[in-house]
Amino acid sequence: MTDPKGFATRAIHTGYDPLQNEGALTPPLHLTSTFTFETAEVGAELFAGERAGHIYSRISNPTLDLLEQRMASLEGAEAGLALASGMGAVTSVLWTLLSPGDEVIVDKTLYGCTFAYMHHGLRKFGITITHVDLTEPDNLTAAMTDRTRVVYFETPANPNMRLVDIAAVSKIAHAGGAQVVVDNTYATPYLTRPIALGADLVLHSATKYLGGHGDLVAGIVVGRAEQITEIRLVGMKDMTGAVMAPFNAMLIMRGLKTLALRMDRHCASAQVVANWLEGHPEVAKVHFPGLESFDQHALAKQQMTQPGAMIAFELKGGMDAGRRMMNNLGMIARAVSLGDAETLIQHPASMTHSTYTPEERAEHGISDGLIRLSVGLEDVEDILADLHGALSPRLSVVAG
Ligand code: 4LM
Repeated sequence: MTDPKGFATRAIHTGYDPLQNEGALTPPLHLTSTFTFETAEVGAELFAGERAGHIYSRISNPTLDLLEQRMASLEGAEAGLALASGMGAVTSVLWTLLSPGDEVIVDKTLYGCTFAYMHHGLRKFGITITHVDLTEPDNLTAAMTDRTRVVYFETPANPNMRLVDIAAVSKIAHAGGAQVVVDNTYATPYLTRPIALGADLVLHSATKYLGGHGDLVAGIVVGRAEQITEIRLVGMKDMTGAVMAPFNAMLIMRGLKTLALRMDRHCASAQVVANWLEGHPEVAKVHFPGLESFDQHALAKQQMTQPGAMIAFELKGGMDAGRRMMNNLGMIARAVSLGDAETLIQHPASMTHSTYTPEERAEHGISDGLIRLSVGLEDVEDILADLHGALSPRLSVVAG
C-alpha cells in the first residue's frame, strides 16, 4: 500500500519503528557479514527461499533493507536494492536483464564509465549497443528492433544536461517489448519520479545527492519486487558482488533526512548561478533546464519539479579559457563527482568523459570546451564571487 505521507516525512520515517528497536530513535547499524540459523533445517529453508530472513550480507542485511524500503517509497516503487556504487547498480541491472544477442538502445550521452561499460564491457559479450538521440522520442520508434530488450538513459544527462521525455519514451519502448531503465542521479526522486512516468527500473549513484556529503560511494536501484529480487540474486549476488556496506547505508539514510531541504537550496542557488553565467560576457553558452534559453525548458517544467543544480557551460575562449578559469578558482573545488555540499567544477572531456575518444565525444554532443559545475550549499554570493574572480581575475584585483 502506498504511504500517503509527504516526501520529507517518508525520507525520515519509512520502514522504522523505534519501539521495535529498544526505543532507539536512530536505526541500529547491523555490522555483520553473516547470520546465525536457529537450526540446520531453518538454514536450508532460507537458502531454498521458503522462509524470509537474512543469510549473508552479500544477499541482504537489515540496515540495507531499511534504506531499500525508503528509496523504494521515495521513488514510488515496490522494492529497492542497495549496491556498492552507481556503477555497481548499472552493471548488476544490465547483466541481469541482458543475454548475448540482445540489443540495448541508449541515449546519445551517458556518464563516461557507463559509456565505457557498454562499449568495452557489454559489447565483448555479444550485446549490441545502439545510440539513439532520445531527446526526440520518435527516433526510438524507428530504431527499435525485435532484439531490443532495454532502453537506457539519464535525464538530465551527464554532462550536457540533455533531457529525455520519460513518459513518451517508455510508451514507445513498451510497445516494442523493451524495458526502460532510467539513471535518475542528477534529478533525484525529489525532482523526478520516473516510475510514475512509465519507467521499469530507476537507478542512482547514491554517491551524489542521496548521500549528499561526499563521504561515500554507493548505488541504488528500485523497481518491481520480482525484478529487484532477480537483480539481487543474479546480477548482484553472483555476477558483480557489488553489495553496499551497511555503514554506507547508515550514512545515506542520514543524507536522505535532509534531501528535500538540500535539493531546495541546491536548485535555488543553481538558478541564480545559471542566470549570472548567462549574462557574463566571457560565457558563450549555459546548459541549465531552468533557463528560458534551454532547448528543453518546456520538458523540464513538465517532468521536473525544479531544474536541478548541475550546470554545464562553455566559455568564448574554449578549452584554454576554461582551464584558466578553473585554475583561478579559490573556494570552488576542482573535483569530479557531484551533489555535495561543496561546489565542484570539472572538465568532462579530460576527466569524467575521457573514456570517450575525441571523435566519440564530438558525435555524442560533449564539446571539448564544456565545463561542469555542481552547485553546492555554500552562500550563493560566495559561489558567484569565486566565479567572478576566476572569470575576470584582473577586474576583481582592480575592484579590490
Ligand atoms: C561524475 N558520476 O560524473 P558511482 N550515473 C551517473 C553518474 O554521474 C555516475 C555514476 C552513475 C561521476 C563520478 C566521478 C549519472 C558518476 C556512477 O561513481 O559508481 O557511484 O556512480 O563525476
